Amino acid sequence: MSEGPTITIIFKAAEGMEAGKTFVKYKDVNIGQVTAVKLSNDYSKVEVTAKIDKSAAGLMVEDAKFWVVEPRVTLSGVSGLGTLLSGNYIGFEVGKSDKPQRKTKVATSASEVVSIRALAQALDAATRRTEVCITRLPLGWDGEYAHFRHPLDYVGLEGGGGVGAGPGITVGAALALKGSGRLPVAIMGDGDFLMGCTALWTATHYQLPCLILVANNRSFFNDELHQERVAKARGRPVENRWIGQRIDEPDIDLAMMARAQGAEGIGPVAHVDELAPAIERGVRLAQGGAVCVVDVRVLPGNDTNLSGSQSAHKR
Ligand SMILES: Cc1ncc(C[n+]2csc(CCOP(=O)(O)OP(=O)(O)O)c2C)c(N)n1
Ligand SMILES: [Mg+2]
Repeated sequence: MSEGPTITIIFKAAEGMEAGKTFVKYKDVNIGQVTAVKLSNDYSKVEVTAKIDKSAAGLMVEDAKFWVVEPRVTLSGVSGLGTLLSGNYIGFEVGKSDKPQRKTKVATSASEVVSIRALAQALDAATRRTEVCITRLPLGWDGEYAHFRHPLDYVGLEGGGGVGAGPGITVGAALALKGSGRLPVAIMGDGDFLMGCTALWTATHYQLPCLILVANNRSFFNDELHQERVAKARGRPVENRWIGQRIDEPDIDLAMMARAQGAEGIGPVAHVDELAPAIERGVRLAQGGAVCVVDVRVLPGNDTNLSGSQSAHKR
């Protein structure tokens, strides 16, 4: 790794980070490595020093975020398997500032990062007193995020793994549930949404209330990982894995695609503080009869449980 800037990140605890072993990752790519882990002078915090690769030096702006990504072992199986095998790593997200990164930076708590996990928690909080029917779950979903007790709590997997089926399944479920008092709620990937979102027009035309939360990582991300595996097996450049998969520059305004079809569109939601109000508003609008889409910009690679469908089978 060619050397760029060195940065010290202040964490509450070392959380499994080790010198020479722990990487800093952006979009699942190693952009730096931890070189030292030590207690702060007053012993209250942990100072983690990381050398950042020269190629990533331009990303080190003042409001960039660093946080710990750790493995989670749940009753439904092991999630974040890649994390478990490679140990914890430091997640990174670039900021908007023009100012360069300070030499010392306070780490962001993992709960402040907009992830599928944060989305799941906000949905749970917003629907505690509401009967919902989950019509779609994204690939990065961990079975621990929601418990299904009633047959109508979740429609289940469609069986074919068809990206683009999410919107149509949701509208079909909304037709079946209309007037039942149970709110159809989908959480789906941006790829899934984009491949089938013209189904929204059917929902607005026939007045079928439903709520769609898009876990928008601006990528057919699952396929990026697949491209990476194939590139490794065939000796091709791993850096090219994004080609044909990434859906950014420009980001697509998914809320506007909803509004174009007569639905309500909320977002993009890019900050964790905006998440709960956006989802609460979406729930209220859908309960009031609207078709509503919330575009939640989640980070690619963060919180991804690639074995989502398999762990669902195990249960
Ligand atoms: C119709 C169809 N095309 C392609 C695929 C291959 N495929 C599986 S997952 C995936 C990416 C899905 O993207 P998204 O819905 O945004 O979820 P993410 O992986 O980003 O969380 C693709 C292209 C598929 N399963 N079905
Ligand atoms: Mg995606």
